[in-house]
Amino acid sequence: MAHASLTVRGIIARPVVLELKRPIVARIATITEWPLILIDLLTEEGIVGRSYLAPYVVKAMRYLVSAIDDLGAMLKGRRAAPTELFDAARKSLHFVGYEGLSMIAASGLDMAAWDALAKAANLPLCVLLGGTVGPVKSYNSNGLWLKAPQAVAEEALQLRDEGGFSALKLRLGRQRAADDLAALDAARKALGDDVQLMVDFNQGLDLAEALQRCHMIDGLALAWIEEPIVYDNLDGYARLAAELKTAVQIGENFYGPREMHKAIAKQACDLVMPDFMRIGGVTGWMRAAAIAGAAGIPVSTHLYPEVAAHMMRVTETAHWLEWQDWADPILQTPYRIKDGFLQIPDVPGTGLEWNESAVEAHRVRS
Ligand code: SMN
Ligand code: MG
Repeated sequence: MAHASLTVRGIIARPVVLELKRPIVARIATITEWPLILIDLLTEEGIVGRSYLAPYVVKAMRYLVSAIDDLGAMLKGRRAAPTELFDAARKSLHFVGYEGLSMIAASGLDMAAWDALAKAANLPLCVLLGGTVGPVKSYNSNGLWLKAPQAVAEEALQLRDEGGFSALKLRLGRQRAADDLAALDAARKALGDDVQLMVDFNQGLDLAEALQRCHMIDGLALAWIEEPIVYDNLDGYARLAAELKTAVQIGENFYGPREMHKAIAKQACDLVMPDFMRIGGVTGWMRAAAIAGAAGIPVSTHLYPEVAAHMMRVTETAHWLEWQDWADPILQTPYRIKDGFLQIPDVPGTGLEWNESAVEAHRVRS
């Protein structure tokens, strides 16, 4: 054989809970603790592929860790070829359903398998995929949850200055539309005109409210309006996208590339932003990016900035990387931001390695 192959030895999935510096206060939920499942894919050759999943809900880690353990047992002894492992994992859960927790578990496995493969090739993931290591245009999504206007203005300046960002995401969906407008106004006044603003309603409105409230902000030159209504109401999204001048952004809840394909076919959005744990990890991202590229739709990322950075370097219609530093406390070498661009570490794989003493300190035991 012309190349060394990797064989799956097993998978270890460890749940940790981190504290969020800036708690998530969205219309549909408040989250103060950030659950992560750290995945180590062990190979017989000694290479360890790493990834994490961020499933939002602490108790959901129990079901997911069991599913990942089962995938590890099933795949033991198989060649660690990421697309084949991903498809085998999905097939094994087909009758349960392709979406939801099945897809999340398969996505975590997939990202770890790609990390292992890139490490075996001694290449950064983006280089293995045909690209180069370089800066990735990012917006800061670390805060600006539903707070009072003064607090929004102060935090907007902090977030801009955390890494010289030229774009920030502000969350909307306060009970009164006037309070959202006041928050937007406060952020704009503090930042001036040189910083772009994305806004995210986190699915908080019904279609009637969304039509009204999105029209109210349609003249504010926002970079996009994200998820005003529940994620699977594609007919509602098509109506919003047709009516609004501002770009409509969806995608963090696409379960796999085919869901993205459906949304694009229905003209439900102008922009897409798949999430790595729902789109199918690196494999799902590549399949989805090809669909968006063919349709000429700009693609942004959702969470998982460490993997996202590599993928943006090889995505035809790459748009914005969403920067969050929420996994930083357990990373050996957190990624750096410079002048609003994420810097990919020039190391084999994705660059995800655990700070084991921090992992121990945050470990959840069931
Ligand atoms: C979001 C991210 C993480 C937790 C809750 C909400 C949000 C986003 O939808 O797009 O950043
Ligand atoms: Mg969002």
